[in-house]
Amino acid sequence: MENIKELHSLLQQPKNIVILSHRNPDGDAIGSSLGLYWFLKEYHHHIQVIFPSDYPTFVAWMPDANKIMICDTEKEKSFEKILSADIIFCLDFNALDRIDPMEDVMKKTTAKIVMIDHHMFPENFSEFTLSKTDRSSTCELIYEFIDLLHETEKINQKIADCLYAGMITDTGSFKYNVFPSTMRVAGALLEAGANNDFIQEEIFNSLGEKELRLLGHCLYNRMEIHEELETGIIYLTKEDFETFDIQRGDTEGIVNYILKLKNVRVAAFIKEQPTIIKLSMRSKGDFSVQEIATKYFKGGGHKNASGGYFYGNIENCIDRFKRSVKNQLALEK
Ligand SMILES: [Mn+2]
Repeated sequence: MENIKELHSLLQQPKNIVILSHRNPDGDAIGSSLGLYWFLKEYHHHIQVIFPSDYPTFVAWMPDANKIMICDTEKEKSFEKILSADIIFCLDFNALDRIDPMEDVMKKTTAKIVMIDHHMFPENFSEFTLSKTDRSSTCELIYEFIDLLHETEKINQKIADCLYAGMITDTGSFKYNVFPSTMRVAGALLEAGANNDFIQEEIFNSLGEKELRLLGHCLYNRMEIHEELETGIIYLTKEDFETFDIQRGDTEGIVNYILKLKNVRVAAFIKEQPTIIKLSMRSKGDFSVQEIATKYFKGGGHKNASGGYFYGNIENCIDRFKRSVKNQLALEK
């Protein structure tokens, strides 16, 4: 961000600020949004965090999570906030179609737009941009942003807790997406008061009985292993969604269990929804599920973690995924 001085001076006077993140916000989306929110509060700005859709319960402990506006339920108010903002921060996404109905409103706003994000191929819609793919998370970049402003001494425990939480969710507790800077920033956040034990418990040990039994069902009844493709697939049908009363967030993280298998490098979690089939894909090492997501499933993400979707029946979707892995493996050779 070469023009950071300009942004720094804009932030010296109280402004109307909106912080936006993507649909189905994850720990990084909400952690970066509320971390930045608590940082900007130090400057007495008027700040509204807005998400297209609701956030999962394992992040509801974050301070002021209950003040986040959800566009799905407060559409007009969300649009108003965007249109009357002086500055809009776009966090953890870099393509406007990730914010659904707010996309069009964003094109009409006169606000200065700031993008802070760690995904590939950023769109060109921001005046101030901090976009780096060699960072664990947007939370890590929020720390970097505060550091660029020479304001790290303003990081209090609330900010530290939120940013730390996003870092551990995007790295699976520092198992993947870890860079040297990741550990440096994590250390700095602990020094600023981030409560590692509390956050780990809230995020990783807070399942309900229903969710743990659903995980058992996925692993025992719904997992296919294709050794020749070094691939594992878990799928859930519409009927499974009814039987287990699956709600948003209940299947979070299940895909990662497949990668615990030694001889599996590629994993997909495939969910049959009423009108669409959603895939979330993971991989180890150099195998890029991002390529598969963009080429075959109209999606995208990171090399080792991507998402996409498919229209049709679930068998055809599974077939398409297997063929795409086969093609991708052939390209490797
Ligand atoms: Mn992220």
